[in-house]
Amino acid sequence: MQTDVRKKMLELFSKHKGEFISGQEMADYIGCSRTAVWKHIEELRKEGFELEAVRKKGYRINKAPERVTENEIRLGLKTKTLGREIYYYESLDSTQKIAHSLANEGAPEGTIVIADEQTMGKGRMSRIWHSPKYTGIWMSIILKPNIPIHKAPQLTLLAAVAVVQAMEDTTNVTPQIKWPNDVLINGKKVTGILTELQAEADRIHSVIIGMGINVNQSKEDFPEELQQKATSLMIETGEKQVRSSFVQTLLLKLETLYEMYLQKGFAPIKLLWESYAISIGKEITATTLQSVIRGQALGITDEGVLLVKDREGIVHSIYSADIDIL
Ligand code: BT5
Repeated sequence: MQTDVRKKMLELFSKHKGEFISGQEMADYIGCSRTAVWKHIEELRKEGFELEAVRKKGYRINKAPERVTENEIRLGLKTKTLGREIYYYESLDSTQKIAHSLANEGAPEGTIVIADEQTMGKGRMSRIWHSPKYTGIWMSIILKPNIPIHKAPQLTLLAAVAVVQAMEDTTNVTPQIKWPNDVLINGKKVTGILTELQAEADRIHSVIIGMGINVNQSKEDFPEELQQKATSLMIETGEKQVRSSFVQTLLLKLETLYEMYLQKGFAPIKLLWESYAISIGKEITATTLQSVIRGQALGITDEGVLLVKDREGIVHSIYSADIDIL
């Protein structure tokens, strides 16, 4: 309901580009009270619109927030396959969901789905990924590698390396990777990666890599329970990033690594991954669906599986878990 009002408001502003529109005119157009107009103007400000208010004249948009539309990403994109089809949404429940249906309908490798906001962003195991409007990169990428199913988790590690490289290229921060899917800066999560498969028997049909990258959030943009454990590039660097340029850099890094992976296998990716890994050699707990294992993280195998040695000296192979570094 609220967004309908917002939509109409923006529609009116677009019709009268650069002009002032009075509160009354807006209220008449939308069919609401002037108080409601004022409330929605404040909401637009929170979303990043720069609005000028002048007595007796009304409101004018001076600057709209920067977006991650197809045009913005395409202009200057240097990749060959990644991003050859781009589906952009201003707001949707989850880019993973759309990417799954596109993959089902035969979308080609390199198709990406990206949104300025997700209302039901997905983490692993039905967790919620907080994806507020115009602040981050909420993107799913469809890949179709010819690899056996058990190797698919390697792509999560590959994606994490691409994110770190893109951050190193565009900022002066040094991110680290916590197995398997978290990118951290100063111990706080700046990116989460969710890899999902469409497969039959032992054949992969599509791999859908979902990436949630916190870019321009300030601390208050995170819900309270995340404020101590989440961060964004802006919080860490003090500077806003143009998200579409970050997407371009990221897609290029990802494509280069992916080509290397298809030609040479996981070994070179593993080396890169290890150079960024935070948990290796440390005492950790790995919470899996079945149990909690405490021990020393020894490293990852050639398949990307985490090895943890417990106090009795038994080495456990961990395929999926949440890791806490002690
Ligand atoms: C992940 O899950 O880290 C994978 C997140 C993948 C999100 C992307 S966005 C584009 C694509 N479309 C989707 O619908 N999803 C993907 P997990 O390891 O389960 O971590 C989830 C946990 O991270 C939550 O339970 C919170 O504690 C925390 N969290 C939620 N939102 C966060 C955020 N924006 N930044 C940092 N931490 C967050």
